[in-house]
Amino acid sequence: AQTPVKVTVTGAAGQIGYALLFRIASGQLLGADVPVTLSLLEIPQAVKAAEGTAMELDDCAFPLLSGIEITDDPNVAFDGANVALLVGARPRGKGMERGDLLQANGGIFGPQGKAINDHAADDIRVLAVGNPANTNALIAQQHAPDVPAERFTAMTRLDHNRALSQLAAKLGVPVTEIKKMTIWGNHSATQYPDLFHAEVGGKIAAELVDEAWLRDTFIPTVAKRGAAIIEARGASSAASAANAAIDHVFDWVNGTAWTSAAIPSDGSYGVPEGLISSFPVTSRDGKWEIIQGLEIDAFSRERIDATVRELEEERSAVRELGLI
Ligand code: NAX
Repeated sequence: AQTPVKVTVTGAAGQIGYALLFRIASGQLLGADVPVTLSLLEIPQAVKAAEGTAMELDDCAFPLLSGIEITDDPNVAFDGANVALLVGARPRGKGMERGDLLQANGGIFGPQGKAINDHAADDIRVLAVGNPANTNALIAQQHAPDVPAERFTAMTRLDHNRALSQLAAKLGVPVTEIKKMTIWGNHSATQYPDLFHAEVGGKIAAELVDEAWLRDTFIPTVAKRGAAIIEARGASSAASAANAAIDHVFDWVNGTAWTSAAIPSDGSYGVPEGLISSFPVTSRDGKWEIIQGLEIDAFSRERIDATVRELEEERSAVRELGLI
């Protein structure tokens, strides 16, 4: 029998964790023929809740789930891990300054990066979901000098999927008709969902909608969708975030045509090298590749530059705080 793939999920007792674990155990993360072992990392106060979730996982009798471990020690959680989903993070509390937020998350993602460096399997792949996702991924990466830098990624797939859905609704087409959607930059309100390369039935999407809708409705609706969900549900996106994490890892491992992922920049499109920024990507042989050679017009340039500037500011801030 095949050796199970070890998948570590941090923040396992949280709401994204609850939406994610059952899908991983059922085979949706890696494939319907790939056995998995789950490793749940939580803070001590939430270990009991994670144990409750593990009881429910047991009760599903998933054929592919070969084991579950639960711990509050990152060194144990990441030991031999092949996939790490970094979901647990410190949310911004009332009156919390950005520096405090970055500091708190540095205290989580730095040690987790080091534990990954010291204990994970050679083929470890890391996806940061917890916010600020791009910068948290960078912090973890900088604490893992022995792991190839490109194994650290952050999630913009939810933004990508939101963009597909908004455009499909506007044009009255199935999402499957839309190709080449791209989210650029940071997973934040500055992100840039790009319709100038997206295609619908072979036509450029930006030419099928009017500019005012693109600028004043589409872009802000996608960028602020997270806040709209909180407003409506009274809680942040959970099942859709879990779904996007599944999409990201499945495609990374199994390959895909054009999608969006935040990966370390190689300097493409004027994004400073090393920033973990969202790009149009494909995946081949287990590696993300940035799609090259796209023409970027002035409208897109301005928006890509703005979101990348925010990522640079976050990187400078965590440098100044000594977190990387
Ligand atoms: P919850 O607050 O429900 O769960 C977070 C869990 O993380 C808690 O159980 C907590 O105990 C745990 N945790 C905290 N510190 C930890 C540590 N050091 N080690 C292990 N576990 C730790 O949040 P949830 O709704 O699940 O969201 C999790 C994160 O995802 C948040 O940072 C959130 O902002 C982020 N999101 C990112 C999205 C994206 O597209 N990249 C979208 C959805 C979501 O907003």
